[in-house]
Amino acid sequence: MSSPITELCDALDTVFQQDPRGTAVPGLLDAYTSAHSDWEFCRHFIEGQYTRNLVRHTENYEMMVLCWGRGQESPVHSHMGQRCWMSVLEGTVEEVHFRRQEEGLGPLIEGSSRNFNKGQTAFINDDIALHLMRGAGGEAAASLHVYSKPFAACLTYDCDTGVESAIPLTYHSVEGVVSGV
Ligand code: 2CO
Ligand code: FE2
Repeated sequence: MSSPITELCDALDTVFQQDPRGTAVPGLLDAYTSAHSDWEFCRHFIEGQYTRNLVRHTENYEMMVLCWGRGQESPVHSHMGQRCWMSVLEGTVEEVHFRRQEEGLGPLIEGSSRNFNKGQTAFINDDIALHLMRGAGGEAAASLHVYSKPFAACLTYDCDTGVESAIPLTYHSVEGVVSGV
């Protein structure tokens, strides 16, 4: 039986086949996150780190639910040249932009911070900024992310030194099934 989240993925399949830039993605995400709750099979909060819960992975995009426990945040990171949309499912998510020093290493320069509420969609790519995300005010939150194309590793940045590291990106669950690691 079809469900809203499956219909969303089917719509994204079509969008990315027809338009690699994904112009229609924000509208689809807003419509889904403001109205539906059948993503809860991906709602996994654990101690110690935010979780990445895969809904669908194709050659063109991956869509996942990220669960931000209290006080949890991503490192400052880039997006491997890919496009990223984020729409809030639960709570409020804060995004903080950063940029590197013009020349060489040094502390990252903090830019704007913005809060997104349920049903609101953000977009980022490497031309816009580096960023971190977390539940606003240290509260728990959940958000739906689409990356096109998919990437399995990203670059993180130390805030004090600007030193870059590559980290693997893993899934806590795939289609609702928690992986055994
Ligand atoms: N990009 C981070 C990740 O894939 C989450 S922040 O939103 O782009 O884990
Ligand atoms: Fe990100």
